[in-house]
Amino acid sequence: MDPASTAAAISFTPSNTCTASSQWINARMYRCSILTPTAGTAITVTVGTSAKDAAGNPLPAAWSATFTVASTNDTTAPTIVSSTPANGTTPVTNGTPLVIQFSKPMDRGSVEAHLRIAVTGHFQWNAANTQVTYLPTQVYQPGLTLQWTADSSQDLSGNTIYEFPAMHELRGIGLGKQDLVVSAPQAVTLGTLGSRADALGMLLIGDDARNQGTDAFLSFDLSALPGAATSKAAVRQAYLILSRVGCEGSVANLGGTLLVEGIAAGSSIASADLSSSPLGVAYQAQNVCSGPDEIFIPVTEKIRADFSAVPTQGGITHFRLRFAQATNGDHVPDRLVLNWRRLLEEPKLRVVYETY
Ligand SMILES: [Ca+2]
Repeated sequence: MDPASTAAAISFTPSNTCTASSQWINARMYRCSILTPTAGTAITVTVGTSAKDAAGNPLPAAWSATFTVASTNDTTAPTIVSSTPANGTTPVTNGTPLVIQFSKPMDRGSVEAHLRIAVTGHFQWNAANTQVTYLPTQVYQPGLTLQWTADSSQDLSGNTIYEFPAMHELRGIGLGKQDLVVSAPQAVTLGTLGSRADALGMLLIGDDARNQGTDAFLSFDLSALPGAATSKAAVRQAYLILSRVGCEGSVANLGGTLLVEGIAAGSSIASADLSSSPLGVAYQAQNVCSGPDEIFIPVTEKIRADFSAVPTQGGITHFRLRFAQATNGDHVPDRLVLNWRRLLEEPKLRVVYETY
């Protein structure tokens, strides 16, 4: 609106006036502070058609409203009862609304004018004017720290919130979703006990004509994840992705279910690690010979655990892939054959993570 013509178009019955402490909150909102009337007085405020918008268009029709002055003198300062996410929350998922609960009904315009949030969004109020929800409408940049304050907001009687310290802080509200594909850096060939990658770039899991069983071992370097050194990243999802060439015989002879286990190992796998007990979360994949060629195995919990240990354990995460039974002794190969092509990142680990 045009400030001058709009302010001049405001009138009261009985007579009153917008005092010097009145102010424009924004281009659409004018706070008119009037001389204190007697309690119980009914006051009608009118905005006449001489009020113009910024382009000079007049108000098409006069507007008026009547209110009654309260009989009590409210001098209690409002406070913030609660806010969610809680102050200091890290990380905050992108798009999470900020909800602030006040101790008493608030002047919506005052709160919206004083709430300083460095992101785009809009406000929603409850009917009692005691709770405001700020709904962000933008996708934030990774790592954004959001600060907000409701300091100097006023209730319906003009009492002011005084906050010290005034700033609330939510870290990582702009979490960015990122994918990382880690190829297995160690194409370990460990004979019949360990991984066996053949000359054609294939990884064999199961038994062979000599009744020798072969497990596969995969190692991935999680220190490539940004934020690994400081742990300022959150793993949302992680998948082990295997590329199947085919199956020989029947892996049902070995139990049928592919077991995906963590093993204790340092920066590289040694023969002593090969038969160690499973460590942490273990996974099972069914139908590895009948489903799609790309085999997705969710391994989120293991990667979360190993990622949190990156700073102290060198960042390597290890998997053992095997069937429950090493061989069924029939001198016929029963095995899952996977691609082992480092240039094509097969197998690979996909980690969806967020930094803050
Ligand atoms: Ca066999």
